[in-house]
Formats: sequence, structure tokens, C-alpha cells
Amino acid sequence: AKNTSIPQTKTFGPLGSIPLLDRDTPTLSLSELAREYGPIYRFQHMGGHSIIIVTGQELMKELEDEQRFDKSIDGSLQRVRDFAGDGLFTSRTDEPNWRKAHSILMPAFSQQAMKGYHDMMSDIALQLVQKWARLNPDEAINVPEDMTRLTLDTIGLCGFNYRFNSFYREEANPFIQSMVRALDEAMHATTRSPLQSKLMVAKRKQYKEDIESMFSLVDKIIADRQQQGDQGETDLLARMLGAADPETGETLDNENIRYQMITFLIAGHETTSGLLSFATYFLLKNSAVLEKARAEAERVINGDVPTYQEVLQLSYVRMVLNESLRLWPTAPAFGLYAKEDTIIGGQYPLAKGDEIRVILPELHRDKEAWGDDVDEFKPERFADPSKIPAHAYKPFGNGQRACIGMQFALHEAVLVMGMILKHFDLSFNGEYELKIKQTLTLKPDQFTIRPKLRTGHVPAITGNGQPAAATAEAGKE
Ligand code: HEM
Ligand code: LEH
Repeated sequence: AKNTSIPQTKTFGPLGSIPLLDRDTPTLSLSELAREYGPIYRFQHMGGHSIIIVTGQELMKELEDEQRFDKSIDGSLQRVRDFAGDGLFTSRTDEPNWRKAHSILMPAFSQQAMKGYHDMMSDIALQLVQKWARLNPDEAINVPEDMTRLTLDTIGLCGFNYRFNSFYREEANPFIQSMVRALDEAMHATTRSPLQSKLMVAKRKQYKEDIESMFSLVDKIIADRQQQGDQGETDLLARMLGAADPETGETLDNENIRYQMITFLIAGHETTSGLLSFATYFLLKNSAVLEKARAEAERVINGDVPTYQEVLQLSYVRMVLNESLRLWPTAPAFGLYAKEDTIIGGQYPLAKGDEIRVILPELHRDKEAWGDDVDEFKPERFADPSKIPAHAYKPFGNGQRACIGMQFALHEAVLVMGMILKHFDLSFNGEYELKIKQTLTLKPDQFTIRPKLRTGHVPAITGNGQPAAATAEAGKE
């Protein structure tokens, strides 16, 4: 095989190719560059480093080989590691705590485990639909804001039996303000030179304070729980404190539990809310899809709140979410490094240690995989699982380092989307042109809607834990 050099972006002296990026949406800039340079190109970072950008399915197929490639914690994740430490998301595969935490936590995120979280998820989903049901006709909803209230409160309750009560507050909780600022700093820091960073004294001070405040809140939750002892909690924290790794017999230490909790809060807060927001946007843009999804929700959900089984039956709603993650994958990139010298695509040599970034919005628009209508929103692409082009669809990452929270995110998202469809007519609040905001993850910016209750009554769960409508039916018998 002949060796070809990888196409390279143009450079600007010591700044490398950084000036080609919009610093507020770096992943979108890397997507655009792929349209110019093709499915693989070298992006020149500052200080002589470079990263190889991959956006095509043929190359992705090779990157799936875990003998040759492994997850990289370089770049933005190295910064996130300042507060997520050796938690699952920011640990290297060869760190002992990755395998240990992976073994201990896998069962807590299995499809089976979702049965245990279902009622807690329903509790929070009801808070969202009840808020929407009580709006006056002229009131609008900021979709990403309410979806973030929902996903944060859900992970708080399922994770640590803690209620953020975000639907009762206008401002985000101080912990979350710190977390969002720290994430924003983690993203922006990767496009600054070391000297620039040094000069930003105020930012560095704020960053340090934010990290300390996150640690102190989470450490307190852990200490309180340890003091109170086992009260039969079934949340993630109880599992982390109690369960031992089958291989080593050890449990996770308190510092690592802190990092896992921060990781779950980041993950639960950021990505699932973006998914629900984009899906709402796409439903409003595609009325035939909306009607089909609504019909399914009405057919499948008997009460006000779907049961665990009914969530599994909402297969078209799930397809809508899958297609939404194709066009706007809310965790838009992941990093790998070459474990040895190798060649990819039959012609491009890589050296051991070379850094790779897979840019998902472009990979998910590979025409060879999806056809010429890639830019259209068509949930039907996901109707037959055997026809999904797996190498061109990686919204939850790849292989052993793929997202542990996938079932959790999808169960929560299908549940709330089903409820919204059943209970509301949706319309845009005036003109809206899609604008993407990046805070590491992607969300539709400034997206507001007007939900209108269509079922005539405010959805509720009655005293015995049953959805209101189901109880009324049972009462008749
Ligand atoms: C990893 C996406 C929700 C926990 C990942 C990765 C992606 C991803 C792409 C791989 C990252 C990489 O290779 O660097 C998403 C999306 C979500 C979502 C799109 C929602 C729609 C969640 C939730 C949780 C979670 C709700 C937990 C409550 C994790 C963890 C990892 C991870 C712990 C690291 C797994 C490991 O390496 O062992 N996620 N995620 N995610 N995700 Fe998620
Ligand atoms: O591409 C980005 N940064 C580059 C450097 C830049 C100069 C090109 C890099 O090398 O890091 C910025 C975008 C990074 C996207 C990371 C998205 C992951 C966020 C997921 C958080 C939520 N989560 C966690 C687990 N499950 C979900």
C-alpha cells in the first residue's frame, strides 16, 4: 500500500489552525472543515500538536478496533478531569478505577435496572407536564431550560435521592452554576495558548472556586449518607457505597464516588436535555412525524403516565429520538489515540500516540451510509435495526468506552416525550430559526414553544401511585 499524507488545514504561524475555529462552537467548525478537506484531515493545534479529524464511516469502522485504538483523555476531557477526576467518563482505560467502576456500575445501568428508576423518572416528568398544563394561553416555554430542569432533577433523584426542585426555581442551583461555568471554561481553555490562560487571572480563580464548591457539596452528600447508614435506598449512590467489584472484591473509595457523582450530574444535566430539545424542534418542523408519534402515544399510553412496559412499546417515539441524535448528536465528538504505528484507510500512516477526534454531526451525515437525503429528518431509517449503518451512527460513543447511561437517557427521554405528545398540542412561539449553542454539548439556542393542553385535565398520579385515568377505570369495575 502506498502512504499518502493526510490533508492538512491551513495554518497561521504559532496559532496553528486555531483561527479557523469559532471558539463558541468548535465542533461545528470542525464539521465545516470536513466539507472542505474530506473525511480525514489534520488540524494543526498550537505548540506543534496536531489532531486528526475523522468524519467518514469507512475510517470509523477501522477506529472501532480496540487493539489499535483506545479512548483519549486529551484536549477538553483533560480539563473536565479537573473536576470529574478518574470518574468513568474521564479516566484512561488503563487506570484501575475505570475497570473497577465499570464492573460495579454496569448492572445499575442495565435495561432491567430501569424498572427501579421508572417511578422516580415519572415523578419528575409529571412536574414538567403539570407546569405546562397550567400555563396561560399567552405564555411560552423555553424548551432547553425546562428539559434541563427535568434531566437534572431526574439524575438527582435516581442518583442520590436528592431533589434539586428545579421546577420551583428560576435560577439554577449554585452547584449547577458552578458546573456549567466549569464546563464552559473546559471547552474554551482548549483553544487558548498556555500564556493566554495564565493571563486570565479572574477566570482561573473562578474555575478553582467552582471546582471546590462542587467537591464540597458532593462530599457532604456522601458523608451524610454514610452517617445515616443503609436505609434501603435503591439509588446509584447506595450501589456505589455497597457493591464490591467481583474481580477484586473492593468497593469504590470516597474520592472516586465523588468523581462518579459529578460525572453523572454532568451527563444527566447536559446531553439528555439537548436530545429532548432537538427532538421537540424536529417534531414541530415535521408535522407528519408529529402526528404519527402522537398517534402512537395515544394508542400505547393508557393512563396519564406511561408504565414501564408502555415506555418499551413507544417504538416510534424511540425512532424519533434516534433520528434526532443522528442529525444533532448532543455529545458531538469523542477522542481516540493510536496504540501503535499503523495505517488507516489503506494509505494514511499514523504514529503511536497520534490523537484522533471523531466528529459526529458529520459522520452521521455520511451519504454513503445514509443516502442522499441525509439532511432530512426521517425516523423510519431506524425502523429495522439490522439496516442501521452502525459505523456511521455513534451518538453514544464506541466499544468498551461507550456511554454507560444510554438506557437511562433513552428510558427517560421516551417516557417524557410520550407524555408530552399525549397531553399537548405544540407550536413554535413565533418564528424560529435553529441556532446551535455549544457548552461542550449541543443544544438549540433560544428555542421557545407554546404548549396547549389537549386532554382537558391536568395529568396526575393519584394517592395510590396509579395514574389518574387508570384509577378511574379500575374504580368502574
Ligand atoms: C460516555 C453520549 C447520557 C454517563 C459517553 C460517550 C458518549 C456519550 C458519546 C463516550 C464519550 C467518549 O468516548 O469520550 C451520551 C449521550 C447521552 C448520554 C448522547 C444522552 C442523550 C448519559 C447519562 C449518563 C451518562 C444520562 C449517566 C447518568 C456516561 C458515562 C460515560 C459516558 C459514565 C463514560 C463510560 C465509560 O467510559 O466507561 N456518553 N451520554 N451518559 N456516558 Fe453518556
Ligand atoms: O472538539 C473540541 N475540542 C477539541 C480541541 C479543539 C481545539 C478542536 C479537543 O481536542 O477536545 C470541543 C468539543 C468536545 C466535545 C466533547 C463532548 C463530550 C461531552 C459529553 C458530556 C456529557 N456526557 C458525559 C457522559 N455522557 C454524556
